[in-house]
Amino acid sequence: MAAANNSQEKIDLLIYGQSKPTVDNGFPPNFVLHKAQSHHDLERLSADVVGRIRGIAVTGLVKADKAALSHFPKLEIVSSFGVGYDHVDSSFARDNNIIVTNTPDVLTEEVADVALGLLIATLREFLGADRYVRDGKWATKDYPLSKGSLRSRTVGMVGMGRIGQAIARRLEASQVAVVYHSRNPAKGVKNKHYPSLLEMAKDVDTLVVITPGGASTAKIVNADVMKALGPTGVIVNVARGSVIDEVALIAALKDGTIMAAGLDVFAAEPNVPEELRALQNVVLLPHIGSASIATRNAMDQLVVDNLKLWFDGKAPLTPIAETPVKAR
Ligand code: NAP
Ligand code: 8YV
Repeated sequence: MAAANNSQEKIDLLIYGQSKPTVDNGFPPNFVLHKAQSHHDLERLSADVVGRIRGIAVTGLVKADKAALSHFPKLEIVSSFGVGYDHVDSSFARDNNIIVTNTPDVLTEEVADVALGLLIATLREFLGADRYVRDGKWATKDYPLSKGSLRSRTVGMVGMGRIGQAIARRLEASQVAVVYHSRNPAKGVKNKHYPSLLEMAKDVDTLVVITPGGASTAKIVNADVMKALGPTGVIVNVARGSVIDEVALIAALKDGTIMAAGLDVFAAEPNVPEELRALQNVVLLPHIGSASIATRNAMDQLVVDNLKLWFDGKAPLTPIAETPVKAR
């Protein structure tokens, strides 16, 4: 663990990504803050500064990959914003004795709210109905009955961790049957577990995707899974765009292989394919799962607290599993 810091010692930190008031103003005066918004900015830091950086606050989805992290010979800790850390090279960090922290828990319920809202908005066509009212069509004719309904659905959760369980709780409170797929059965969870995503897709009509991104989940929701889900099938993705084969999804939505999708995340966000934007049977959100002021402030504060604790010689609150603090 880092030696207890005497409060006069200067500690150089890099704020990597967008500026955030909670982060920019969150450190005592002995912390010297440097800024880089992008990979390109890293190249412009002086050799002197690069040699002094001991901690990085990653404030958004900028890539903290090997090329970025290997810049900094004295780096001890990367405090990343967000519970997902597929944008941080955790293997490089582990191999180089660098602690990585993320921001779990403080966003769980917020993201679960968005997942349930997105599912209902997709099934009951909230956006089309809203447009109908704004276009002045209601006075002439009632909005058509929605093809979709949450009633009588069986939801297959893809991922049943912190957020998955919070979504499942909401669904069950709404009288919806829930089963799940993950690599291992989740501790204390009584819902039926499917080791095979394809087998689960054959038994359900709805998928809610809430796994991490990265190599192990890349395109696991593929054309075969969509076909197994069938023509009443609905997919909600609040995980990462990489988890779904987006080309296969567009084809499945166009030809009726599945009925509809609600997406908060995309393969190459913020770029969303024109083909997807043209479809009427999708609801598209700009990655807002955790994006309320209160929750984002709590996430920013956790980014700050992890760094302050570390440089105070204490264990950070939320190290990721790959870089446990005990291992140092
Ligand atoms: P978590 O508690 O770690 O849960 C992750 C779940 O995914 C576990 O059930 C895990 O089970 C499963 N999983 C992991 N790898 C898998 C694989 N290869 N195949 C199948 N299942 C796999 O994480 P969380 O806090 O719930 O967050 C989950 C993810 O949600 C984050 O990593 C992030 O990508 C996403 N997220 C998105 C937003 C948003 O704004 N849209 C906000 C927050 C989080 P096993 O390990 O047993 O497989
Ligand atoms: C953030 C997220 O919006 O926590 C996550 O994994 O996806 C979101 O809460 C994302 O990290 C953007 O920076």
